[in-house]
Amino acid sequence: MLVRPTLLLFAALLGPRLAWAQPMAEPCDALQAAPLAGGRILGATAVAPGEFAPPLPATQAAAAISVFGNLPAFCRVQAALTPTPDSDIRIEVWMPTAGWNGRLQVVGNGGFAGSLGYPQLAAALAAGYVAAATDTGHSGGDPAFMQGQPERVIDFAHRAVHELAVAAKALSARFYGEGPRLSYFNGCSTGGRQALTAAQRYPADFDGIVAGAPANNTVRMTSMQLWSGLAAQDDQAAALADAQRAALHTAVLAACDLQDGVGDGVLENPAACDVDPRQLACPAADPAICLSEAQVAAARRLYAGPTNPRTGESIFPGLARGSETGWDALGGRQPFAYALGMWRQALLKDPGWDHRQLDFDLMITEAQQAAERTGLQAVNANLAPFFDRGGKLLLYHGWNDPLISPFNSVDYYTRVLQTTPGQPGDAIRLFMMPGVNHCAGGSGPDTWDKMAVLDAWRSGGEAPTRIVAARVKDGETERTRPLCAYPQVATYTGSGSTDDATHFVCQ
Ligand SMILES: [Ca+2]
Repeated sequence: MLVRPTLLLFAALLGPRLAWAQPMAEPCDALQAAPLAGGRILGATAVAPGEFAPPLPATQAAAAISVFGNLPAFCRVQAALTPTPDSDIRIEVWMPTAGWNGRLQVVGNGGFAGSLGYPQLAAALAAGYVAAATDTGHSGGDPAFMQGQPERVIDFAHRAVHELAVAAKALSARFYGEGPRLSYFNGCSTGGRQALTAAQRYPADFDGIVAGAPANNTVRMTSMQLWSGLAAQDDQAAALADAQRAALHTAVLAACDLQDGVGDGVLENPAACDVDPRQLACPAADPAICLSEAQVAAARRLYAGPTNPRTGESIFPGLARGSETGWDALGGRQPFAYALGMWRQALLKDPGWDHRQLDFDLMITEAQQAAERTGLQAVNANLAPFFDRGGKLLLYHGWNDPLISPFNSVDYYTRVLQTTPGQPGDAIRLFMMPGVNHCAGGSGPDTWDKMAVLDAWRSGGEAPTRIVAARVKDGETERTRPLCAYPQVATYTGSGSTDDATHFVCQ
């Protein structure tokens, strides 16, 4: 190992805190030849400030250039991990040359993964973290990678993120002479599933975890996604037009927007709103946007979620009031591609399967067993092994999410409190985001620093109860509003601007 004696001397004199900020035990390019347990280094490059060019399509690269153009100097390590002979897990670990905050941030994936999240890596690096990402063991977002590749299904399900965490800690230790003091995971959607998988299956990998809109209940969630569109796909006359979805949304706001005291187009607590699509049934409503009987039934499906036809048991919750304008994804004329791909490639291994054959009874049970075997289900609510190590879990979910029911996050949070022994309420927090779509976007404030909240909590602070989120448009903050720890809701004090979070309390 190459060692710079003067740096080590300074490190010894100045103490461990500055040692982290003063790399490095080994120069970046020396990592090229370093051994890596369970894999091999493909490249180790010292990147000068602002010089990273992401391997993205040109339009994406242009849109993201400010993210990359302002990056500090870092050591970029690319590697391939092979926990099995069939595995080929690509990873990148970015280590800041100066100013490391002593922490690791592993960033999650979306959809079927198959690529590295360069914008997320850049954001983590810019905040002072060692940043790490993986493609989860295959290239491209087509679930056909699963055909005849059981080990790669497991890599995608849970193994790749674990192997990445292990490798990123080892590379940090080699580069800085000391591993991360704290390691975090940050993901939404598929990244939310990865987050909960880590908490449940690998409780020692991370000290803190951010899980957004988790796609963790894979079988039941995807069955709901397919079920939501069956009416419209069986009978095209049952499909709602954009204007009808907009009219239903308007009816929901008319009935429920003021329940929270503020007429702002956002429902702070959609669970308290029970508008029935029948309100818009023909011929009573405006004939230009009224709903036929078949359309009323189709709309009710989206709110209700599927039930077992034999037992009547709810299989998965439906979407919340307020989400109507996003219903084309699940309630449109094509089955939701992610759900169809999951059933065809992972659960049934039948690429030609017709989703109309889903029976919502025995098939759900059998698919859950298959998904438990590969690790695609992440529903274990006993998080004692993670919490007992001091682990913190920060959950968030947009109430207007049109892809994954926000009630799933409420259910999981509630089950963790009921299932985990001890005082789990000190180690888990759920923040519902009113008016926010899948992970971000929508009419509600969606912008807040998740990692800053998690780090302050894990580093010894109180569990968060109130987070100020911003709604940002064209780079300008147009509104701030508190997000409240579930089940509390932001409540207007009755005076002052409703665009200013200081005029709201959580209660
Ligand atoms: Ca409101």
